[in-house]
Amino acid sequence: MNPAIDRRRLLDRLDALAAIGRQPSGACCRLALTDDDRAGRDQVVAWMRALGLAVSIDPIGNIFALRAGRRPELAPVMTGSHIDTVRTGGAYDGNLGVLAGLEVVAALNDAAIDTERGLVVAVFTDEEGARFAPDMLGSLVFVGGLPLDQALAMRSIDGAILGDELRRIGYAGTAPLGEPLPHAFVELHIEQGPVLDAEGFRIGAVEDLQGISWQEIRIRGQSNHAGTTPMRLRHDAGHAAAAISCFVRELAREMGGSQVATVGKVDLVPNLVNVIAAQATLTVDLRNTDEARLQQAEARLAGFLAQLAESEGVDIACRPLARFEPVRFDGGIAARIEAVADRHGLARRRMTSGAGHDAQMLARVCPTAMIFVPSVGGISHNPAEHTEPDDLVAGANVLLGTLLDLCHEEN
Ligand code: HGY
Ligand code: MN
Ligand code: MN
Repeated sequence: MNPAIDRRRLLDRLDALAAIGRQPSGACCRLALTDDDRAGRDQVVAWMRALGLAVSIDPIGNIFALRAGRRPELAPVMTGSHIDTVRTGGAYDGNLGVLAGLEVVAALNDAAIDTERGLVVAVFTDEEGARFAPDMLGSLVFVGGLPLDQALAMRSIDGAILGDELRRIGYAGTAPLGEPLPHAFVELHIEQGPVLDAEGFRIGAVEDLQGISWQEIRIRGQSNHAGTTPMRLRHDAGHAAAAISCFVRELAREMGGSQVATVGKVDLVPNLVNVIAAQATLTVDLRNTDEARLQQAEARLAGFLAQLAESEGVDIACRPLARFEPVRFDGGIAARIEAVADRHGLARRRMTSGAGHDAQMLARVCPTAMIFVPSVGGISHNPAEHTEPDDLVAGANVLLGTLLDLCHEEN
C-alpha cells in the first residue's frame, strides 16, 4: 500500500499546536523556553510517543524522535524544524516542518512500510532567537557551531539565563550532543516571503539561504529637559536611534540586490514624553545572499555610527548577536524535491531562503535542502500568516516522497 498524507490529521494537529500560546490578537506566542514553549513541546512529545517513536532530548533541549529502520547501522534520515515562535507568530512557521514530519511517520505506520534507514523527526530549540540570541541556537549547538556551556549561559532579552530556563521547563536533556548524525536533512517550511504566491508556484526547492548579521547597538546620551534644552546642546540617544534606523533603510535601498535591513527593537530610557532620551538600545538585522556585500553593509553601518557618535556627542557600543554566512544547500536533494513535486504535478521552482532556518546549520554536517510552500501575500511573523490547506498537504506529500527516497538509500 502506498503511504499517503492524511489531510485531516495534519490540519488538526497544526490547529491544535497553533492554539497553544494563542494571544487575544490571534497571534501564536511561544517564545523559546517559556511556559508556552514547554506546553507546545509537551504536546509534540505526546504525539511522538503515540506514534511509537523513541524520543530523546539533548542538553540544549533539542528533541529527536526516531522511527527505526531495518538497518540500524546506517545513519538515519532527519527532518523537522522548530516550534518556538516570535511574539507575533503565525500558525505554520516551524510548526509545519515538525508536524509534517510526524505526519510522514504516521503515513508510513499506516502503510506498514519499513525503511532501510531510520527516520528522525527533530524539534530544535530556540530557532527564532527572539528571546535568546542567536537564532537557530539549538541546531547551531547540535552541529558544534556554539559550545554548549556558552549557549547555556546566554541571557535573554528579559534577563533570564538559558540553562536555568531549560531546567525550569524540564527539557535539559542528557542524550549525547550531536547525535544522531543524519545521513541527510530535509526541512519543510513556509516560504515567509512573496515569491511562490506571487508567481503561482506550489513548491520551492530551496537551494541556498542568505547571510544574517544581527547586532545590538547601545547609545548613551544625556537626559535633559525637552523644553529648556536648546537643540545645539542636546546629546539625544532617541534621535541617534532614529537616525540609525533611517540610515540602514537608505543603505538597503542604495545597495539594492538582495540587501535588506531592519531595526526591529528599540528601547529608550527613560522613555518619557518630556525627557530627552539618555539611552537607546536597538537591534539591526542586515541580510544579503552575498557575503562580500553583507560585509560591505556592516562596514558602512560601522562608519555611520562613528560619525553619528561624533556629531551627536553620544557614546555608541555594538554587541554582535548573530552572524551567519550565506549557505548553499545540496543540489542533489533539491533535485529530488523537484522530481517528487513533478510526480505530484506540482509547479515548482528553485529558490533562495530569505529567512534563517535550522537547515542552514544541518548543512554543516550532512547533505541538506528545504521544501517551501507558499505564504499568502508573503506575510509571516504576523498572526495573518496563512498557507492554503492544499499547499500544506502538498508540501507534506513532497516531504514524504523525498524522505522515503532518502530512507531507502544505501550510501
Ligand atoms: O530570523 C529568521 O530568519 C528566523 O525566523 N529565525
Ligand atoms: Mn521558522
Ligand atoms: Mn520565524
